Amino acid sequence: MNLITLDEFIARTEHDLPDATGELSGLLRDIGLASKIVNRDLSKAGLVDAILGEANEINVQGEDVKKLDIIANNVLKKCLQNSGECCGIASEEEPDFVAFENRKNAKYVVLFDPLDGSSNIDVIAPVGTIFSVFKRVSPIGELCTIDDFLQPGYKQAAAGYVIYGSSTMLVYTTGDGVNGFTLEPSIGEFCLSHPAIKTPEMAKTYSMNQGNYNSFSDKVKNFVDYCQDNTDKKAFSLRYIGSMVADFHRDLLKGGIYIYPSTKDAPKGKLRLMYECNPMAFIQEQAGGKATNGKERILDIIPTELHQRTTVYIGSTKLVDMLEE
Ligand code: AHM
Ligand code: MG
Repeated sequence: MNLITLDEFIARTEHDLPDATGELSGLLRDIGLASKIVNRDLSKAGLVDAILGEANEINVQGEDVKKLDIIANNVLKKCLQNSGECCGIASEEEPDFVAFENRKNAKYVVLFDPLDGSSNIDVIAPVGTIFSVFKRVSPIGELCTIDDFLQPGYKQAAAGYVIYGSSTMLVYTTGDGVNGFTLEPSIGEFCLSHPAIKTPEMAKTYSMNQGNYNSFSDKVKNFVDYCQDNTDKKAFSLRYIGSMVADFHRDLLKGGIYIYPSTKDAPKGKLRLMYECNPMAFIQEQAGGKATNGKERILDIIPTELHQRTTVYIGSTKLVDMLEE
C-alpha cells in the first residue's frame, strides 16, 4: 500500500517550490487538523438533542450544549491562532474579522464558513467547511486590518473545502491544480485519493433551488426550461442537496452546474462572496471549470464588505457559457 498523507503531500509540493518558506504549508496542515476535530464532533451530532440535550440549552450534566456551527467556528479559530502562520481570521459566524494579537508577525489571513449547509445536520445529510487564504497586504509586525481580508478572489494563496459525508474529504488548491484527500478513519489521516482533479467540460446535471423559479430572471428561467426540455430525451438531471459543499463536490467530480441566482428573498443572491463563492471559484477554475456572477468572473469581483453576497453560476465550462448566452 502506498499511502500519501496530506502532510507528506504538502511537504513534497513545498519541496518542489524554490521560494516556499513552509508557512502556507503549516497553515494548511492546521486546517487539516481542525477539520479532523470538526469531523469527530459532527459524528456525535445525532446525539445532541436526543441524548445530550438541545443545542443552546444546559444539558443534564449542567454543560452548555453549543450549536455545531459555533463549535466548528471555535475549533478553526483556535487551531489557526495556535498555528503561528495566521495573523487573523474572518468567519461567516463572526460579525467582524478577528486580529490575533499574538500573531502580528504571521503572513496570512484565513476566511472561512465553518459549517456550510448546517441545517442539513438534523437530517444527517452532508455538510462542509470552506476556507480561503490570502497573503496580508498590511505590514508584518502590526495587527492585520480589513484590507487584508477585502482582496479580490484572484489573489487567493490557497482555498479548499472539507466535505463531511459518507466519507470525509479535504480538497484544496494553491493555484497549481486541485487535489483531494480522503480521511482514513483507522489512522486518522487524510490520504491522497483524488490527485489532479479535472472537472468534465460538459455534463447534464444542474443543481439549484428550483422552488424559487418564479422569481428568477428570464435568463435563468430560459436555462432551466432548456434543462427540462425532454425533446429527443435530452432533459438534464436535477440534483440538489441544499448544501453547497456537497452539491459543488458532485459537480466537480462528475460535471454539472451549481446555480444560486437572485431571488425575491435574496435579490443579491444568497451565498457569500468571501466565505463560499471565492474559494469554490478558485478550485473550480483550477480544475478546468468556470465561475461567474452572471456579469463577471467571481474571482475578479472587488469586495466591499466581509459578508457580501453574490449570485453564482459555477461548474462545467460549457454549462456556465450556455447559461450566460
Ligand atoms: P449557510 O451558509 O447558512 O449554511 O447557507 C448556505 C447554504 C448552502 O450550503 C446551500 O447551497 C444553500 O444555502 C441552500 O439554500 P436554499 O435553502 O435557499 O436552497
Ligand atoms: Mg455557508
